[in-house]
Amino acid sequence: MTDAETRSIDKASIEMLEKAASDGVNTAFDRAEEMSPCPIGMVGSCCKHCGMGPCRLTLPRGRTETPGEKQKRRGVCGATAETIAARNFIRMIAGGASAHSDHGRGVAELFLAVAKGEAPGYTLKDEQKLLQLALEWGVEIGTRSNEEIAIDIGEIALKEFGRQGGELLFLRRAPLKRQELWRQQGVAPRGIDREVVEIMHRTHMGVDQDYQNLLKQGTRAALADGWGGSMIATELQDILFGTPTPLLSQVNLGVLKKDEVNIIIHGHEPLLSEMIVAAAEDPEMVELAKSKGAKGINLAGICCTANEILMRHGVPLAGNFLQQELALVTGAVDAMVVDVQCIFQSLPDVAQCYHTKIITTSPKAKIAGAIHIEFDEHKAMESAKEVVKTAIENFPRRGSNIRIPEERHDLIAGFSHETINYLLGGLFRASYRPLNDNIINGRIRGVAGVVGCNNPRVTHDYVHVAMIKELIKNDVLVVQTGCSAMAAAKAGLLVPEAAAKYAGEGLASVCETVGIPPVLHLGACVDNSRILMAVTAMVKDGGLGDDISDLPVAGAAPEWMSEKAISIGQYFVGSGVFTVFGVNWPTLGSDEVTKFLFEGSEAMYGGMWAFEPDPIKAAHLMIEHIDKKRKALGIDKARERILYDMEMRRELDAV
Ligand code: BF8
Ligand code: SF4
Repeated sequence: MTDAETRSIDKASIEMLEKAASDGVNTAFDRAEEMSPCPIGMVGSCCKHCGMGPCRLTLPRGRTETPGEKQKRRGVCGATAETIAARNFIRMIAGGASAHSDHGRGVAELFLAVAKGEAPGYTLKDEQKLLQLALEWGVEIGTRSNEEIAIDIGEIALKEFGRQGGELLFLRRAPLKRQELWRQQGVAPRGIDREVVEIMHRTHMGVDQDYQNLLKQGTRAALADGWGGSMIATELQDILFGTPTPLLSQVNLGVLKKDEVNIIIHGHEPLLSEMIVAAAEDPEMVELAKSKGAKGINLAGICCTANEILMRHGVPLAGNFLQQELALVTGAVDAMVVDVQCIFQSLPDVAQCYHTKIITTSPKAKIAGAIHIEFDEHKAMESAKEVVKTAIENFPRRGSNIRIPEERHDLIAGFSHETINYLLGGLFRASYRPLNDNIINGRIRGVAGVVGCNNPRVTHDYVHVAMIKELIKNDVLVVQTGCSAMAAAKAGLLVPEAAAKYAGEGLASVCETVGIPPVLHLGACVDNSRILMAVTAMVKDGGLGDDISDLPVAGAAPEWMSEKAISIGQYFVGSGVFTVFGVNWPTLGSDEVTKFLFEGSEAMYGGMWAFEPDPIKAAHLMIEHIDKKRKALGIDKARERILYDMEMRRELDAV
């Protein structure tokens, strides 16, 4: 096994890691090896919230401590390991919820500008969803134009961020029992910004020093992300750019083209990238590309921006998070355009070894060494064309050190909550009934959301792919977002044929009947809100209990790295879902906090965390939870029967 083969299971990445080594390019994989994680910070035991510290509360060797030692283990201000771990944990939630929610705010601002006719080039694409949201929010429809309705919706959406009291409007979408539980636990979020600010206040030196109370606020802010900022992002993006429907595309670095101008779009917000898609098709731009000797303009994405334009336009995916530097190593990327989140600062350094131009576009995210072309939503097409032009003009500067891996795979994406509804129930009777029925009759054991990042502390993509294969083998339907979906796509799991190849017999039979893959790609990380809607629809369709926590479902982010992942995990736990994370666990410095998150949460929310870095063991924790819920629902027998039937069928087949 070469060094590169221990770093990734993805052939294209391995090839590029080897090329990077021979080109003398330093990547995140190298840096992770050069710097081991700080053992104090990793377990949440370092506090630098004031100038009396930083204080580091290391656990005594072996992680057992006498009460005397525990007493001594305190920060200068007296803060305990529990307080420090909980404070660090919820500050991660604040970071993650802010990222998703600020994205949502950006979308709401553009939405309002479009409605007011101040953002030429954009239109409101999904009228049905606009009207549905108007009904939901009590906005008058009557004879008003879509734009008039959208102005009201945009204003209401923006107010959700600064709301001071009451409850976020989308909470009403949750099952009634869940809403009651949130109120009773005191975690129903008020305004999105308010919950984040309150985390920053409470975790300031000398404020909230009760770890359970801290974690409660963490849940409240996380719920404001999932049922607030992220859901607003998803809903308004769907109205603006269209609700995704299933489509075929391709994934991996092999989607780059030798003879075309390659532009990679990387980051998270689809506002600019939607326009770049349009600009790249503009005949004037295509002509310009040809005049420079290219056959055309080829767009591909990395990270969640990629998922956004994949879901709506079928733009191929160049790769996931850990492939951002490797894409440049091909030597064939003429420009990489970035907006916000998950962007390595090393990109301009890597680009220096090749000819690639790194273009930042957000006033919120500049990188030294990159070109900045600020995206102005009021002149979006102009900004997009400038970006595309910069890439085209760079094409003739390509050097000779080019190697594009051959690896590329087909995938089906575009499974919004709405399309799952139609696919399963049919156009005239859209419903989750067939899904629920197949869960009740046991063909589908349960549903698992496998989401999240890559992390160079573990073998790239391996943990995702191993976990997903184990789940579908055991008849668990997998729904996905983010970089995890790309890992599965590269492993050939997002095509209908994967059902016969990898899924258990029950799941495979359902997938084959409906014509879907056993692993469904629901979009970017903000689209985890689609999973919240899907599980809510399962509850509302009946037969599987009356709250999300009754469902045979589970969640996981096996290669997580970002604060956004922690926020997502916490809002799933707070919504009643058992959620397993891999890599490392950021509160291990406090047994009490960890125990509370892993066990105590269940009593409060019906959902809880677990930590298991081994993907097969983690998959089985999820399956055990699913089986526990099936038993509680009294549907465990149905599954035994079905398995027995299949056994008999196999025996008959064998005769
Ligand atoms: O929001 S999965 S590495 S790209 S954080 Fe980032 Fe993680 Fe990828 Fe998307 Ni989500
Ligand atoms: Fe140390 Fe307390 Fe200051 Fe944190 S807040 S750095 S624990 S003194």
